[in-house]
Amino acid sequence: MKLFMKYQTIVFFFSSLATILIISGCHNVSEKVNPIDPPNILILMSDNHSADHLGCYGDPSVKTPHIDRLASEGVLFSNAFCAAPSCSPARAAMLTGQDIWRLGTAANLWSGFPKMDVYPQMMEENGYHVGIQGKGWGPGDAQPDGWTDNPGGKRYGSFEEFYNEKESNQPWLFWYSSRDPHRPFRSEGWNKSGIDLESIEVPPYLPNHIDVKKDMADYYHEVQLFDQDVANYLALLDEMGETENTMVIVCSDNGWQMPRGLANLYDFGSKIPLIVWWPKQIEGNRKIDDFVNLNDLAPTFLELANIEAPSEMTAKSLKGLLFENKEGTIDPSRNFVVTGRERHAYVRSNGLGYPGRALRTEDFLYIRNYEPDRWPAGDPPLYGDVDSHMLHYPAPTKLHLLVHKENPSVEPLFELSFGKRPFEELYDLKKDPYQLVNVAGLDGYAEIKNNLSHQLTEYLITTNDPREINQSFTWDTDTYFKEGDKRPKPSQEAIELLDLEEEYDYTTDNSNATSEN
Ligand SMILES: [Ca+2]
Repeated sequence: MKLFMKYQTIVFFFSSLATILIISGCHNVSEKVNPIDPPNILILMSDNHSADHLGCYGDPSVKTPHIDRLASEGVLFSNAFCAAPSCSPARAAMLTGQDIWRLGTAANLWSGFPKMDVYPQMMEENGYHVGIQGKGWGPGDAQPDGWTDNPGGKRYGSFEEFYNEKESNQPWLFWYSSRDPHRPFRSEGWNKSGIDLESIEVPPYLPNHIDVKKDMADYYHEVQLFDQDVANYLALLDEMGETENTMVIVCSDNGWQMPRGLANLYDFGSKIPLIVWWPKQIEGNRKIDDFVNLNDLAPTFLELANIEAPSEMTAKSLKGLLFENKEGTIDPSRNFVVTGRERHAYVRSNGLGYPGRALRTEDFLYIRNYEPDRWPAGDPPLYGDVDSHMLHYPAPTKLHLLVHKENPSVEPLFELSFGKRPFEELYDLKKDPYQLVNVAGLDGYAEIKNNLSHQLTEYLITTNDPREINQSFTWDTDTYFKEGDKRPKPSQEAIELLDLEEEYDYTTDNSNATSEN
């Protein structure tokens, strides 16, 4: 351990020396001249939190003054996405700077994480003090693949504990991942939130009902608790005298845990808030509309730390966007993102996933569902990918949709969230920002659809997606480490309201569910 620390110190000394040489004009050391010392990096991440739900992103109900201040003093990305609408793959993509189909079992929830380059380890090897608090990468089990720590870094109980282990003048990288606003929400959060239920704007893919507004206010309450966490971390940075040389990132891992959100390739599953704040170095009060991805953070951090990114890292550094004093659309090549999903929770017989890929441009969302015969939200009657851990804990919005699905005003919304979907979906975002009307089959969109389909395929082939280059993959059969999920037990409330069984079994073909529609 001591030897390793010494090695780190030596490496850091030489990398610092390299920086000094670069600054003094020795240009042949590296092409990537970096005018600043390796900065500290603090990531403050919420969990299952959609882009729209912050004051600075225009939400009229939630109160997030601390994050709003960072946005006004920093850079707000208006088109930031995660690589997959699911915790583990989104986080694995962030750590590796790669799309999920390049990550083997790490494309799934609750599976493994094959050994590959991740920026925290690379930065640690180059002298950084690295740690996480909270989830980090997960849920899943990386140990069978040879990881001794979480792939995000060693876990600490607090930022102070982490900070006290750092050597003086050692740069650091710390990733705090909050549990908020992940379900289950704290009870009566809507009541504690101080939010006027009447002010809440329910998106049109959910029923405009008081049950939903209370559920949303419970969620907002947890977003507000995260906002307080952000304030507490900023106070700690000040106290430690680290504000000047620390880049702060505020983001989420994926979209909110509502029907059509988490585990869906719609914006509500994959569009996330992303704010970068570093007043000493980065010009603030800027909104950037370029399309960016959480996995772009990996090459960004490596570039700032003067570490060469591995060639497998397909994401693109945000450094140019951050350090040029421009706003709006800056890099015209950043006019799309590609997202994907494999298996989220264990919610279909035999543990099958619901594979898909999506191309999102400013004007369109094109989705390819590889297995349209499967249930997108999980087998009925639990539809377990959505919202409530197979109806095990309270989920008022989902329950409302299920209980009232025969109601003519609810039925179309029920179908949108739980019904089967065709091989291709296309949404015209100028007319339909909430992605309600699939126009993929309309003649007037044939050319656009073909162009987007071609663009998506080209991207997937270029990035070696096994689904598009005729290679084998194991995502439907990879180990799912949480055994209890395979035999879900709905809550008593759900059993009574929906006339459910006490327990379901997804480990065989004999799902109780497949005959229902
Ligand atoms: Ca998450």
